[in-house]
Amino acid sequence: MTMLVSNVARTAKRETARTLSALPRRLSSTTAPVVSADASAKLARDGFVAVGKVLSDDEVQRARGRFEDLFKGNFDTGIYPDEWHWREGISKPDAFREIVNGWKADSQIAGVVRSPTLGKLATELMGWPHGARLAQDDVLWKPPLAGGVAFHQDSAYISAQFKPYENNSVTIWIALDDADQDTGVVEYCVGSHLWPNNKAKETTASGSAFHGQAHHLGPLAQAARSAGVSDADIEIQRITVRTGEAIVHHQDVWHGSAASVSSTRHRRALGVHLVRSDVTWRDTRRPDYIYGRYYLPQEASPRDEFFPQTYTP
Ligand SMILES: O=C(O)CCC(=O)C(=O)O
Repeated sequence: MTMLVSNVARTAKRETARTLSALPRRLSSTTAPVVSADASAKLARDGFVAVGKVLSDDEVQRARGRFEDLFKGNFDTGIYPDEWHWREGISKPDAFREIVNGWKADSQIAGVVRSPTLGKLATELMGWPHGARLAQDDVLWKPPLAGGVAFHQDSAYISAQFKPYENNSVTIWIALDDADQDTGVVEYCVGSHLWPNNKAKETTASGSAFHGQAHHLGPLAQAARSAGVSDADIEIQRITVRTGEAIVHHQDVWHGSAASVSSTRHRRALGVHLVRSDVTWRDTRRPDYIYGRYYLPQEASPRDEFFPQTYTP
């Protein structure tokens, strides 16, 4: 009986891996941004850089059109995402909504986040020698008057799972609606990725804040104190990001977003978190949270089915 159950589980896992491998990788080549030396330098200096339009209007519409269904649990691949925050009829209508690894559940989202164009963008900005793979995605929906996202570093969730740690990941944050001060655009603490004592290597993913902080800047104040940075040296920037445009940010930069003050406008976005494709699993302790689910002790590298390589130079 036990053997039968484990054979069935193995077959189901193989089937999931096959379905995920067959999902689309598509993005119109007309929207590929050009990476200049200035853009790489700005990312290295400030921890973020606006890169202009990455999705055509048609691609935006198709991705945005999947949000309602996704948050209702209608998954066209038949596979559940790795995290699903917000349920219709149960959650507060104005709560911030997030799905992690929506690409596994939805082929439209897969087509965007598995795109070679985005992989190339990250690879060129960071100078990664072997290209990029998808670490995870974030389907982000801030409805009118919804709360914000607490300041955090993406490295706590992503970079810290792998080695080498330094400069191994970036996020491409893509606006699917115009995002500005009113709707709580993503905001950055300039240069905070370079603060001393600021590495998320030893943080656990579950110990890092994202949802549910009363004040979204709270964790930033704490981080600044431990880095010895005075209030006068904290600079926060909020850049308006138009529909289809993106900002790329560094793994260690402190960022978050304020509550929406608009009573009418939605702020939908996609976070595409890419990691250099030649990372291996950390060997200090088992990868945690989402990553731990896909970790196989006998394999040093993350599996392509679950962390697809999206661009090889
Ligand atoms: O969309 C937001 O408000 C925050 C997104 C974020 O933290 C991220 O994409 O890393």
